Amino acid sequence: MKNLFKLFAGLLIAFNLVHADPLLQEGSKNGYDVKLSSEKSLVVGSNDIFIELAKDGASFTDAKVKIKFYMPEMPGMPYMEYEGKGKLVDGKYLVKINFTMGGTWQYQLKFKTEDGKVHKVRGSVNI
Ligand SMILES: [Cu+2]
Repeated sequence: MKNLFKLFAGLLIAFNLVHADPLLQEGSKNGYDVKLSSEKSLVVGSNDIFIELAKDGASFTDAKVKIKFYMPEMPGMPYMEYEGKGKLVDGKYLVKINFTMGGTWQYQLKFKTEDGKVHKVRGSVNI
């Protein structure tokens, strides 16, 4: 039993090393602060990703937010993409994204503000 526990603890540690930390990326675009985060580390499967916008230090919740994650075509694997729309929950835009495989996913985040402008932010995440 003890050995089994050790093995399990070891696996947990290995798992945590691979799937290091929750998502946290911050940047700014056209005067807006943009933050992407998750409560748990990203996994193959369903993920809750939170997008926060701020302007002049105040939370900005009047935008329409969309994010597209994509992976280029690779040998034996077609191009893949998943898009989600942000749903405002407690001042954050929640997007649910179901990743079908590990690796690097590029993203393009778009948020449209009341003035009709569409702001784009690009980045990538590793799963
Ligand atoms: Cu791939």
